[in-house]
Amino acid sequence: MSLRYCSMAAVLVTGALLAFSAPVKAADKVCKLEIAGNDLMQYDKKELKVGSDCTQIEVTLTHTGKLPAAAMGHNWVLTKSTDVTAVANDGAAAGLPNNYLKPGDPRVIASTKTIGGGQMTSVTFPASALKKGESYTYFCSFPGHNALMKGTFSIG
Ligand code: CU1
Repeated sequence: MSLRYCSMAAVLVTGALLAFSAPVKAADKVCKLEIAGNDLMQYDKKELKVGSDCTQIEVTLTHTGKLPAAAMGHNWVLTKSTDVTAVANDGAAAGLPNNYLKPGDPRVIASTKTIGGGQMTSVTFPASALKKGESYTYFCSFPGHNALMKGTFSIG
């Protein structure tokens, strides 16, 4: 992975967080998760789990492959398990400029931008967006990828 891409991504992510996220309060517990995607259309994890004491959840996605985003782009999208297919179908139609998500889709709980090989990106969202007892799935919304690239997301 190129350090240069990493720091560029970090600047972009920081800018996006400043622009769109509420400020992180002192009492917040930020729980950090990492996942990677590769050129074989696979994530390296089938499930992600956070403790019930987290107030903010930060997910960092690294693309460990070499292919560009247009050919083998990956993102990380979190929805209720029942919403995966519909969100992915609408996302495929929205295209790469929209990170393969319908703009403003209310079913999307959290999502990163779509990246290519050697890049990384992250997203932070409040744990309060998740309800205990609900089933959540994360997936890549690049057309066709969620057949392989998905996993379960759980709290507590
Ligand atoms: Cu993907």
